[in-house]
Amino acid sequence: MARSSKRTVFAACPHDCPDGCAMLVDLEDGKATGVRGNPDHPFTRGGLCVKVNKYTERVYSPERVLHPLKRAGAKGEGRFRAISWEAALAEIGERWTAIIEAEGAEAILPHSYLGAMGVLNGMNVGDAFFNRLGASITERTFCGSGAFTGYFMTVGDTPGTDPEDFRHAKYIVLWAINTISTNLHHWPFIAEAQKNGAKVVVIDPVRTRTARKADWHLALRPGSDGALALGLINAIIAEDLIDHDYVARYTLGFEELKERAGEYPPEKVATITGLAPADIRKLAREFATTEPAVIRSGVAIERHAGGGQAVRAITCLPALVGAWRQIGGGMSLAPEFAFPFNMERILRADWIRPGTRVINQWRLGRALTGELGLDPAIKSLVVYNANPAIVLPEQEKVLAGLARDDLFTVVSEQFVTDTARFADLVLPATTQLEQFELISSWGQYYLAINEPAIAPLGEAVSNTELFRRLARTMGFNDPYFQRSDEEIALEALDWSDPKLQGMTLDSLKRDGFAKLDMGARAPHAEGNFPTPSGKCEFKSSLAEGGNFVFASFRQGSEEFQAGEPIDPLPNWTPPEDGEGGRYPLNSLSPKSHAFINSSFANLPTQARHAGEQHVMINPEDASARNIAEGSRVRVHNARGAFQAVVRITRDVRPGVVVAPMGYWMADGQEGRTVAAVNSDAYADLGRAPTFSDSRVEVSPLS
Ligand SMILES: Nc1nc2c(c(=O)[nH]1)N[C@H]1C(S)=C(S)[C@@H](COP(=O)(O)OP(=O)(O)OC[C@H]3O[C@@H](n4cnc5c(=O)[nH]c(N)nc54)[C@H](O)[C@@H]3O)O[C@H]1N2
Ligand SMILES: Nc1nc2c(c(=O)[nH]1)N[C@H]1C(S)=C(S)[C@@H](COP(=O)(O)OP(=O)(O)OC[C@H]3O[C@@H](n4cnc5c(=O)[nH]c(N)nc54)[C@H](O)[C@@H]3O)O[C@H]1N2
Ligand SMILES: [Mo]
Repeated sequence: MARSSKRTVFAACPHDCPDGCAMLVDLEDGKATGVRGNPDHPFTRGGLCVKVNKYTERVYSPERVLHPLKRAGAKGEGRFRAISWEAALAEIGERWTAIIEAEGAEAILPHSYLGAMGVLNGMNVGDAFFNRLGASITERTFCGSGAFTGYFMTVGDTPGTDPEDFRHAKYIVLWAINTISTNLHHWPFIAEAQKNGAKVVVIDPVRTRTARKADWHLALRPGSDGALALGLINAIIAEDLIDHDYVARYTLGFEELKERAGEYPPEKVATITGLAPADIRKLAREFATTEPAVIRSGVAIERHAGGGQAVRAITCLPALVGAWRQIGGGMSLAPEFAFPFNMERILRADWIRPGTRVINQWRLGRALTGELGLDPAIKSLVVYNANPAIVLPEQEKVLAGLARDDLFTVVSEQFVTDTARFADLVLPATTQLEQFELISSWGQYYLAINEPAIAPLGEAVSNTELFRRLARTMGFNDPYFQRSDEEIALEALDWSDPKLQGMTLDSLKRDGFAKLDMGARAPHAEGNFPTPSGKCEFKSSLAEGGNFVFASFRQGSEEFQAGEPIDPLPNWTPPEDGEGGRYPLNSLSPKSHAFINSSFANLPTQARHAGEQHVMINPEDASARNIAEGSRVRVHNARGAFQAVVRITRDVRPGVVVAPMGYWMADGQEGRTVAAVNSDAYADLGRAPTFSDSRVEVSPLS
């Protein structure tokens, strides 16, 4: 009898979450028996989450796609038969060559997001290949682009306050972020501060898990944050609570900001936000006079018509009161700016043919149905790391587009998702335990390594290997497409950057992870903002260039858009009501506690935890509609409808309904999800989405 061999391997969570956890995989006889949080990692601290605790259930799920599949039924039906990789690649090669000859390569459109968020296999893994091919350029601005643009215009690409230093703060504002569900591993640092006397304030229309733990929850109207932030600026200036020295030395445009904020006295802001004037003044006073004071914001604010400028207004606050002076003071919104990526090597924008068209993913439905009038029309769609059927707005249009018989759709996946059901070919993708990876983070400053723990199951391949195979199929002999995973890792980051001092692939293999060397812990105690002026720009000098989109969000270069002028001062735009008042309720579709976007919604443990798709509604709105607790309702507007089970609760304000996102269509009645009621209108900055502006009606199902 062979002795069983046990082993532990360093891994890192691949999912689209700010935590970027370091994991340990336990192996026995070549099989992974479980994953754990690495106890030595100061951010993960040995614990994972309800999504990833049982990651091996995902890896070994009987539902995994393990071989290339070819469609054997109608699109959407989900009937497939297994074929060989050789046959699948041959078909792709033939179809694409024919499309390129007949219509040009722009008739091919890639579509990827963050199903995997590793440095190697993440969002940008296919960009160089599609640039070389000459495909249409895909632009991905539905997560972060608006918030980052607003933040970037104000303080530059600074990672800001180290999330770990929140433990030193005395006043913490969690502004539109549900930390306990979406950034769980940040919570212990906040809880430690709270235990040491810090006040934790949550600004969120919904009484979330995080709001319940706060010392003060301000339940404002959705989309009113810009007005609130300008009201705070107004009150801080009116009560002369600004840090005059900091403002004079390290900020730009104070007089203009003062004038703009003058339009937002607390009484007016109270009518916009639904908060009491006294509470607005109190928040202003406490934030300005408690040291260190810090704000954590995420991407949720950007999802309203005026979201980007709201982030701008919020980002002005720490500089106004000199909060950046202290360790643990300031703001954290974009910790990923810490990581020195080699974007030129990753994107290969030099391969883009001048004039290649750009298609925003948020408009995929219209792009596929022909509503955008694209010439040539899209004839092939290639999806990897993404589930557009569930996460994109205008779901009816997305599905109609995916159902087109003349569209050659290739989907690389771990599971037959609602998107994959429409594929002509489904290609099997590995999970994290089957591949080599480096994990950076958008919530802390550690780089973690993920060594392959087990061999790929079936014929699954990593995304890097997928693109090596596609390059070979299309006859691209460039050495770029022949690099091994470790060679890609060495080129994807700038290892000579001082922040990566002493870090090598070998040291990561030895230790599992390492923290970036960030230098000063109060990085903006003396200004030093990476903006054109070197100051915190209340009045933005970048605004002159017009609205823009970051390079990593675009499958190519960063581009300033002429003809889209933006207000150089923070402002407030009311939430969009594209329905002309016909639909009275504002529907929010936040993240589910147990899923990562639509990932995990198909797995039994997480599906049980989340329960059925539900919608939260205030008792006032429920009784006005004769809706009973636990009953089934239809949430609808002119765009579409989905069904949900009602939860009547004062956790949501009157006028607001909340239906968490991520459920699969197969699980929903009428076969639609929250995406059916969302519009594809852009917000003010960075072409961010506006899905939190959705207006709906909720009706009992007879
Ligand atoms: N469990 C879990 N974790 C996740 C994810 C997941 O799907 N599940 N997804 C990951 C991804 S991709 C992302 S981008 C992050 C997102 O992380 P978060 O931004 O924290 O996620 P959300 O739950 O969408 O939104 C946060 C909160 O914003 C509130 N909100 C909505 N509109 C407004 C508004 O107008 N003003 C204010 N002040 N608050 C508002 C919502 O009620 C919600 O509680 O989470 C990541 N982590
Ligand atoms: N209504 C509403 N819509 C939203 C949001 C919202 O809050 N509300 N949030 C928006 C935001 S912030 C985001 S980030 C997007 C998320 O949008 P997506 O990134 O498209 O998110 P997922 O639904 O998780 O889809 C990722 C898919 O990638 C697959 N995958 C995982 N790992 C791999 C891999 O290694 N290789 C390959 N080929 N595939 C892999 C997973 O199985 C999964 O099906 O949704 C956006 N849409
Ligand atoms: Mo996201």
